[in-house]
Amino acid sequence: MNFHEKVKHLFQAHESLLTKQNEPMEHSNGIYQRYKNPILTAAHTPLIWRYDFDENDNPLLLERIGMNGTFNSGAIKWNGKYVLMVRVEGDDRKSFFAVAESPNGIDNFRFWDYPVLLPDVSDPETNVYDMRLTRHEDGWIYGLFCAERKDSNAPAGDLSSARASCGIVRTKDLKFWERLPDLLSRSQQRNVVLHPEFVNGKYALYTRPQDGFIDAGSGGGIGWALIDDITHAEVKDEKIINFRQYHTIKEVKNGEGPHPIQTPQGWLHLAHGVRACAAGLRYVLYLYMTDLQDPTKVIAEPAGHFMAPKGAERLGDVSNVLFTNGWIADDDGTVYIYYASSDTRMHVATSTIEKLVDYCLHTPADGGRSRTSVESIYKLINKNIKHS
Ligand code: M1P
Repeated sequence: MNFHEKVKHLFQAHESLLTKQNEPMEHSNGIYQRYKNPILTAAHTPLIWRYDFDENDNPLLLERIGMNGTFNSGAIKWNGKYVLMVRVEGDDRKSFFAVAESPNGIDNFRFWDYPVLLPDVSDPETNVYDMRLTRHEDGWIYGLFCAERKDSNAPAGDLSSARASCGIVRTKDLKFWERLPDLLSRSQQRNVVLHPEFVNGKYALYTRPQDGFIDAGSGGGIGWALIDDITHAEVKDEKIINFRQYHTIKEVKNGEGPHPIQTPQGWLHLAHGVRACAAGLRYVLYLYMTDLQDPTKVIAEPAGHFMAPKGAERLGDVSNVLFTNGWIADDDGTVYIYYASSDTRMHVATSTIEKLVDYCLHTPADGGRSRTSVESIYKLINKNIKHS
């Protein structure tokens, strides 16, 4: 094959990957529907990001810039399209953001030509990831993300210690991004999410205070903080609204996913929970609901995980991880849940607001003991036996 034939072949193979139809998996628990194919992988990233197509400069047609993964994506419905703000990780371990859009939310996702070139703040970070998008009632679309810097207090030779803080950008068109100062907070922060409405006239954040870069430490779970001025955001008072708990799926850590969806029965939240086991950390997704008038008051929380890594999802760069920071609720009540598996690739699962609320309100809560779990099963059996 000559150079031009090789180029043609590359683009044909890429196009057939991008346009591959997705299909629902056969089995569903009734609550949500998984799909057979990941919706975005490293191979979906544009060829023009990776190859130099000038034959003089790249006669061997080698990939010049490698992409390692596409995961943890924010989501928003934009101009009738299902738009993801994808965390793309290059082979160089640096993550960056890039927009990909789909006409139907389940396949045909295509990246825009250029990834996002974030404006800098005075203390430039090393790495950025996991952007949550919020269309706020103030008229802006905000992107809150983790900005990671090397820990300047780390002892000599320690090249791993880092600090996590919350970066903030906003836009009106998903193209021009205004960078605001990072969130000021006493503790390190990751998984910070902007609530879509003002609360008591203030911006409201879901936070995740953590003592270390990895360890939540004394950080008790998902927090809540009201912010006076989003252009100089500072966490002054923070209270935990969704606690980590012993012997649950969120014993070690938890974190808000995307911003909650407003439903007639309450705010519907999607989050991740982490526990430790011999294989390392296990990340799963869970749901909870809070009161419409008081979003800090939990009104329902089913026991255990809503989704956990399954089959091929279990394996990747950081195995045994499901993570989410994006979902889209359509006007007809369909919910597109965008989740990543094992810090490697993106997937979609579909459900409806009606089903997710029903799941939250009617799944037994965690009683905290094996015995209480069996009691829940007994209750169900007795009900079924009576009725059959
Ligand atoms: O590797 C799993 C996840 O770890 C972190 O999540 P958390 O802050 O809850 O520990 C993040 O780095 C996330 O990006 C990653 O997917």
